[in-house]
Amino acid sequence: MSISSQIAPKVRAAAHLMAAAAMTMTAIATLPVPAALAHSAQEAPAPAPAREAERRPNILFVLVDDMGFGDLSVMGNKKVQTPNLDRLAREGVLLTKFYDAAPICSSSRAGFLTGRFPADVGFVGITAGRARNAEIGQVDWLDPKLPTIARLLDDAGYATAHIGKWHLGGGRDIGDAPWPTAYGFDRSFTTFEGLGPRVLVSDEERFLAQQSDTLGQGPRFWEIKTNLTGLYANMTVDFVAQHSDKPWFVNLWLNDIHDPWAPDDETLADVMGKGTSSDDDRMLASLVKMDKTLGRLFDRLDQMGELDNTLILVTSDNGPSPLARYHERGETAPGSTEGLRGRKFSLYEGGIRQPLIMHWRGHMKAGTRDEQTVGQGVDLLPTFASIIGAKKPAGSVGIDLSPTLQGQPVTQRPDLFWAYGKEGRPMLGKPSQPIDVSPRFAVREGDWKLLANDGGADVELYNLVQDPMEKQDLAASEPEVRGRLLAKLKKWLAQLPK
Ligand SMILES: [Ca+2]
Repeated sequence: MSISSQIAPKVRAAAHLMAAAAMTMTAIATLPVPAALAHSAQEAPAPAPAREAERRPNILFVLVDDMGFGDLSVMGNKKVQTPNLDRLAREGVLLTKFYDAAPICSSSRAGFLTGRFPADVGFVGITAGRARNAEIGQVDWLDPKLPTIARLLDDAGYATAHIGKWHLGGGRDIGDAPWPTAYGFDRSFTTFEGLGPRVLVSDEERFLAQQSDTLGQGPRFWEIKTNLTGLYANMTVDFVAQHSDKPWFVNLWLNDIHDPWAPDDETLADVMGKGTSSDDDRMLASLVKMDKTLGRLFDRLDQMGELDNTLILVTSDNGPSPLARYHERGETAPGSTEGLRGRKFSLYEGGIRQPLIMHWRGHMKAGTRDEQTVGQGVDLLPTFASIIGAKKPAGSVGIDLSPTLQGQPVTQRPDLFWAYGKEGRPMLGKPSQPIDVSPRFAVREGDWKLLANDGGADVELYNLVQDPMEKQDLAASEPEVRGRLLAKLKKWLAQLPK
């Protein structure tokens, strides 16, 4: 039995829940299942209606959780192959100097969604429990009044859905956070780090799922982790099938590459021994399975006629897991930065640098590998605004990356700033290996990156073109650059919310 047929009933149930999200719980019991949800994964979908040639593109944003810079085989992975994402990258446009807005889940996601540096909107770490958030100076949830990519597209007439991990508020002991639908999504379906209709993971991180269950706030059911990405992919197909009469936006945020990994036995058996440890095998199997599932999703959307005008973007929210236990046995930690220094929780390149794959059939210079453009998570909002011909919302600090689709690198941009924590507040979790532990604030100006701690302490300076691995600290030998960048960083830190 295929995985998709195993979980098809769950998809229908989940899509039913998502469709019912705007209605009251009492209405759900009597809600008829929409006809569009009734087709199974095996049945051919109805053909999409004819469209005007110049219609604005559909947008599918696939955000992987904790995938490293070098984990896709197109980025250097020699242990396993990721042929579906590789093909997307090789046929499309691949930016290799793309950054996350933060080295950790919640803050990175706030950057993607709002087009603003996360610390400017109160995100300096992850949304955890209320007491921890107060201690580190992290807001409990994203302000729903902020502009977001979802609101931008919703206002432009798109059908919008958030499917998958959220982590922008609504988990642990915080049961009063807005649902993702408060941010411009017509529909949402998430998991234990978010509220509203959601799936609770039954075999991993069960404590967080149980906490989420007690919060109420939306219909929910339990599922094992290995089935989540297939579930989300099939829900994406269902959502698209229901909205083929207008442009759609699906924010598909996966969580299978975030540890603990939970591949199915069949995929694990195929991969066994290719990793350097049992944990590595499990991570690689999860990666292979995710790639296969996404390949099926892209094929299915193609069969539905949806890929002729769809911009697909794929990237990851931060570097690979840095937990100590992966190093304790002298093993190589699962997840590759392809030699970049730093992992998750680090502002060195390995914590924040990612490939960005973009694919828009008929609207791109196919086969472009762009090693020049320095992009960042905050650029998605202005890029989407440019593509749909909308005005860039006020306050966005990002730039329009759409010229890169035509093979034109974007070589000028405003300075980039990162914060991992807040001045005067406790330090956050660190990578386990001392070489990966960075100062907690950073600025990039042109080829230069300066890092510092509170009050401008512990300054480090790197020329990223000459030294992409950040091995040679030039803070002492380049006093002029050091002074200029440190002043910029201090000025930015001083204007952050108190
Ligand atoms: Ca993450």
